Amino acid sequence: MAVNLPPQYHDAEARYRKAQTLEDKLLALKEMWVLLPKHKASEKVQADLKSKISELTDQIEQAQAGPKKVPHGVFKIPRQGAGTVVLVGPPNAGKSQLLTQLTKATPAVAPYPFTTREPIPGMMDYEDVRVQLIDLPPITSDHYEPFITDITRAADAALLFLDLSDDDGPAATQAVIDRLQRARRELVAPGSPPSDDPAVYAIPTLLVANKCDDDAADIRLELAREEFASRFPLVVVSAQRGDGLAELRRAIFQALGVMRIYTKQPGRPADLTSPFTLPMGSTVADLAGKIHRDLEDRVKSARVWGTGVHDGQTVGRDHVLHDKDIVELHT
Ligand SMILES: Nc1nc2c(ncn2[C@@H]2O[C@H](COP(=O)(O)OP(=O)(O)O)[C@@H](O)[C@H]2O)c(=O)[nH]1
Ligand SMILES: [Mg+2]
Repeated sequence: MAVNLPPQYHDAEARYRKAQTLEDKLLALKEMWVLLPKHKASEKVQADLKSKISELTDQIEQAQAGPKKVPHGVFKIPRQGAGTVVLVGPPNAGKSQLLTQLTKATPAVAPYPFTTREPIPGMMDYEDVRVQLIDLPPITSDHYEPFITDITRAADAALLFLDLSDDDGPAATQAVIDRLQRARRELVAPGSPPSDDPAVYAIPTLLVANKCDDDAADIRLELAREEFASRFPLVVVSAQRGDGLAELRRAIFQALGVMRIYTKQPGRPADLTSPFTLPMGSTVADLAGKIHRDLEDRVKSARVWGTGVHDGQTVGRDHVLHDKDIVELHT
């Protein structure tokens, strides 16, 4: 699908390319954002512009904050698996404990706050895919490691923790939401419409109510539901005892908004071991592009086994695929 861009857009783009300062670049990008027609066909351009605007806004802010204690990119963690999920929450809520339950990572778990100082990645298995989880230092209204702003940009989803063993749990969790908001990271329910402000990075979020094994957890859970259930899907777990973890794994995968696609060669059985993962709504052409850049232009049709088709039906390159479809590409 073609995007019809007004001539002023190209002028703004030329200014962006020539801009010498971050501020001028940002100004031009924001003009491009205003001028860009917002519809289905321009979704990729919209997403690209949005991430550039958000990134530049961060860079400018960090430059203004003066020399950094932690050099940029020190904690950059390469993306792996079907998606990246960050663990955010107040101190002592059980983030590190959960990471040890869901992955093979071994962060320190301790009964005192601020045990976790740096991001710690681990891989979680879910059926036939793996999801990258990143444990982070705690966030409070007056404690915030600046690198969290960088690392949350790479996140496809977040787990927001609530401590059911603490009467102040809801307030501590709200403080996390507020502090991230100040860093232009907005925690939203998965599937929410994108935010209008391109400088804000919205992160699909599940609320993880942890320590449901606590004696007074039930009553605190009721209060937590009142406060948060309209804003986020809520998953109740005990990271220590293991309650609710199977459901949490499923919810995490679903929050990523991706589907699994298996490919096959003509006349051969499908490879059902390692699916490609693509955003929901992706087409045959998108799958081809994920396999190889050239293939995206060359693919003409596909045979599909799965949802909404009869077995082996031939479909066009714009056909929208579904989770667990098996696809044979034809050029
Ligand atoms: N009762 C109970 N304690 C937990 C649970 N999960 C973690 N804890 C305890 O809470 C404390 C803080 O856990 P930790 O994972 O270090 O919290 P973090 O600061 O959020 O990473 C430790 O003493 C854990 O043993 C749970 O599900 N139930
Ligand atoms: Mg920790």
